[in-house]
Amino acid sequence: MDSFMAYTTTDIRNVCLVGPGHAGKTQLTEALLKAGGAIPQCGAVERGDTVSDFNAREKQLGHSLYPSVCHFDHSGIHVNLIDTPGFRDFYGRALSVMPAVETAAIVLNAQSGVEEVARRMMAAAKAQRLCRLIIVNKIDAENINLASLVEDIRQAFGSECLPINLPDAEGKGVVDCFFQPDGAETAFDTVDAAHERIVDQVVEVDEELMEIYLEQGEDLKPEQLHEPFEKALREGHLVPICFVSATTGAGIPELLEVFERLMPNPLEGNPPVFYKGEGDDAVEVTVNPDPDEHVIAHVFMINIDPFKGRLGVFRIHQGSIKAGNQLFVGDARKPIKVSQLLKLNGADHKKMAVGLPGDICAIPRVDEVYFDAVLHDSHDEDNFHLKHKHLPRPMFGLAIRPTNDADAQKTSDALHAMEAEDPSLKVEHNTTLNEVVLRGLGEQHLRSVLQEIEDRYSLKVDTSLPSIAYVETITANAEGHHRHKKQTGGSGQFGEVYLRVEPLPPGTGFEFTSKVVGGSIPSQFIPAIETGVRQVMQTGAISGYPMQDVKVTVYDGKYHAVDSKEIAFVQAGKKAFLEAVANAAPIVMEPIVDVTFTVPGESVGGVTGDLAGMRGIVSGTDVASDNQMAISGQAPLKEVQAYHSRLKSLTGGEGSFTMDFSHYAEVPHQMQQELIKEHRQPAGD
Ligand SMILES: Nc1nc2c(ncn2[C@@H]2O[C@H](COP(=O)(O)OP(=O)(O)OP(=O)(O)O)[C@@H](O)[C@H]2O)c(=O)[nH]1
Ligand SMILES: [Mg+2]
Repeated sequence: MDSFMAYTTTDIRNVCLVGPGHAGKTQLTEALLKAGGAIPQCGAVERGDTVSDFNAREKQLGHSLYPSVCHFDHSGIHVNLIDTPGFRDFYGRALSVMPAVETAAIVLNAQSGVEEVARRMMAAAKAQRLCRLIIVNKIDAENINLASLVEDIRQAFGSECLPINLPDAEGKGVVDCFFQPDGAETAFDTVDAAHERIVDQVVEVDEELMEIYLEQGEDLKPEQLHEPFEKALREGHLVPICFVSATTGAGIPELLEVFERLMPNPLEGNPPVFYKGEGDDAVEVTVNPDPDEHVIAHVFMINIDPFKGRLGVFRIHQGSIKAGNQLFVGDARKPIKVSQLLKLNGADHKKMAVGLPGDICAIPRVDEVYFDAVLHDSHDEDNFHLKHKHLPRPMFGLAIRPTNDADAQKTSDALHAMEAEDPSLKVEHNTTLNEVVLRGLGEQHLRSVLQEIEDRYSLKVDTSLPSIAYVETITANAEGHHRHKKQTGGSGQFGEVYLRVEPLPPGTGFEFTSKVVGGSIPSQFIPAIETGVRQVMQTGAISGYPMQDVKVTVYDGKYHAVDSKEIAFVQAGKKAFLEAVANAAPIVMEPIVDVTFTVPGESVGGVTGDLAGMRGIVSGTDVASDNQMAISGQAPLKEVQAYHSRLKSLTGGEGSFTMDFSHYAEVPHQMQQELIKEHRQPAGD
């Protein structure tokens, strides 16, 4: 255990590495860990021996699947580095770590330029008011054009993106353009020009300094520029660009110097916004990174190991946490004990004594901790939440069934463990359809989760597209009647019911009233009639799907003093209702979703054409970002949920869509007939 605190809050730099798959984030993590002395030599993604890709499947696939937290110390700073997966289906996992850091470093692959995931991450980091840094990796690679890449970056993300160093003329290292510009030769551009552009950009946020600069025309020292530099970063007025090669190590010392001297410490970044209370009553509260105040920490990551239990990884925003302390999780009354406080380096856990504000640590074996929970040590901070982070809503679904029926419980537990770890996953139980549906961001996402379940729990599951939750309703008023009469030996069963049905407005549900007068049916039997009607509402009258938006009025009937029993009226109610529905022009309806496709400009025609073919309508197209168009419209869920792979091939993997429930609409006649037929056949009618 660390016996003394080697760093304070102002020494901490929290940085997440985000950006497209294959950009080199994991390799860059290695290079930084080595430079910081945390590892003796770099592992390689190809060999499967990197610190951050420690999961067995990551090693096998050679790319990251989960965010991974590492740390190192370097010339007085303590860097918490979070490596994230870059493949587009995992972008929810990458976004989920952003609340833990001041700086989002968007890593670009010099060979592939500005990719879609980079745009998404830049936008998300900006929306969350993180300071941003662009790292161009693989500057050692062949056939790259860094000068034009810089132009592309500025085109895509704005003229506030400016190189703070430049590759040297030999391609072996990089040349600093900010701290001590010495006019060394660069591969493109010049040190002086780059220096001037940065200083010009920085002084724009500080009028006084701007005057000194303009009047005196003198060079400003990096120290004089520190405050305005931080301000420019916070305001998004400056996004520095750094060049590195994670494999040759070029640019790594310069990047570390940027971390050390320019990237915000926890006191300098934009403070996270917390809320106290729910909904409209929620009030914004600011947290104060003071070690002596109450503890406020935010859980941004959960790891579940079948043997070692649940690990909660969190960022301390206020106060200090000591091993042995008690903490409340969210609004729970009962505290948990921090048996151990850990620092992580991938799979490696090191005990620590005290966690200071701004630091990132973890506690092991705590079942109570969940993603997005706020940990605190006083009930004053009950009901605290971090402001909503715009995580993507999982929309791609697969129905899951254990291959072996005996594994039902185990499968359910495994799915819930996966859901707890991944905020972009959702497990739904559809009781009417007796189906468990796993929803995620895309097919690859769900396949990877199922693979993980197989690896971790030795469980196999079968999948299918989820059933559609159709509903039935009626479209006309009608009446129904049934007389239930049965004579078995001595006593019999008797009940007779007359009822009326009327359609209700969409979404109203179900109404049941009795207008029986003169005691033709005694009041104690009315609930039995309602039971019979509700049974049909649940199981449906024509297609086997539940009914909705129906009003039922019982208005007459008969009973028998001896033979009338509840069961008789349940039966009579059921049959009378079925007869009424048959006369009330029943229909089957399906869910319609609002859908927004984000696709490259050249795919707009293809997608709008497909949407029409899917019984959908286009309501508008809009520019989403450079070269990305957003197409909004409506279509039946049944069609949209099967569209994933088609969209992928149509857009070369660049297209995506989100969907939201809109309303129910009548299923086309032919399809209704099929649903009704399917329902009847198994019954052998
Ligand atoms: N030439 C060259 N190759 C590199 C460099 N950095 C990484 N690579 C290679 O690029 C590939 C991808 O590197 P990773 O570090 O796994 O990329 P990543 O960004 O973590 O990818 P995801 O985990 O999928 O998001 C690997 O084959 C690396 O060896 C570099 O600086 N130069
Ligand atoms: Mg990786």
